[in-house]
Amino acid sequence: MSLFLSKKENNFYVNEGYLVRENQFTTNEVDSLRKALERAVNSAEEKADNGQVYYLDKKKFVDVGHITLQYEPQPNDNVLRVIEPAHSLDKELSSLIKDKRITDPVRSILEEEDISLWTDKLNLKRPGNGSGFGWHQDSPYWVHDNKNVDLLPNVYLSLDDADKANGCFRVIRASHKEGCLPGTSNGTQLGGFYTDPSCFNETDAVDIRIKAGSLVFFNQHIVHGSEPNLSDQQRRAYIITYQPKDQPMLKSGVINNIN
Ligand SMILES: O=C(O)CCC(=O)C(=O)O
Repeated sequence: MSLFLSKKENNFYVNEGYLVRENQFTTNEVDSLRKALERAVNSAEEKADNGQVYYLDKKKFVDVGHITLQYEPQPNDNVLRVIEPAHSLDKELSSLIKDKRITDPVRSILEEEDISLWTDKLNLKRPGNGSGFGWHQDSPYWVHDNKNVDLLPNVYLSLDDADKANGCFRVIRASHKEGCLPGTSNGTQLGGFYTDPSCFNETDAVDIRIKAGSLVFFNQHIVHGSEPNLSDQQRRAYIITYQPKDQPMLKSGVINNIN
């Protein structure tokens, strides 16, 4: 069975800036991936003791080599929120980035048979205290490090059922068409990375309510974010970003071609 995008799927992605493929991984696979994610978290926590700690807008970050750990805001700043990149922390995650259910649609999007990894991250969003992600685009983070910022499609793998209660992923449909938009200028250190709200219409927001094991392909320019997780359920996700072959990864500069 071909895993490439159909013409209809491709048109949807081009017009809307995202595409959902539901239930791509079985319950057993999701269970196993959750264990891999938690192993990666434990490993990151152990390494953090030797990392370099810094604060941006009072939010704690720790750099361990090329891996950046982001923590929840105080008073939960002992709880990990994001690990980027995460694939080197667990063998199952490094295999996952080559899974054809993820990479064949990316080949369709890039119209390239040969692709490489740009970056990947675990977004943990724990029950009760998992903070939200303000509306932003990924491309402004990357534009200074990658000369092909139009060629960096993302894949979001949902590791838990997600809906409004646990802060499901959200996109502003079709907002990718303008390329990099201006950030907010509120004087904070991170403010510039959030998209100026006058540049998009929040009424175009789509809540992506999906089952664990589903995939969301989304354009690097689409405005996206999510609400906090105030529920008693996990909302974990793995986001992987690709590029054409032979290009260096973000941060490490190592080339990681996907065969
Ligand atoms: O995990 C989410 O809900 C949003 C993630 C996100 O916006 C990001 O990692 O850039």
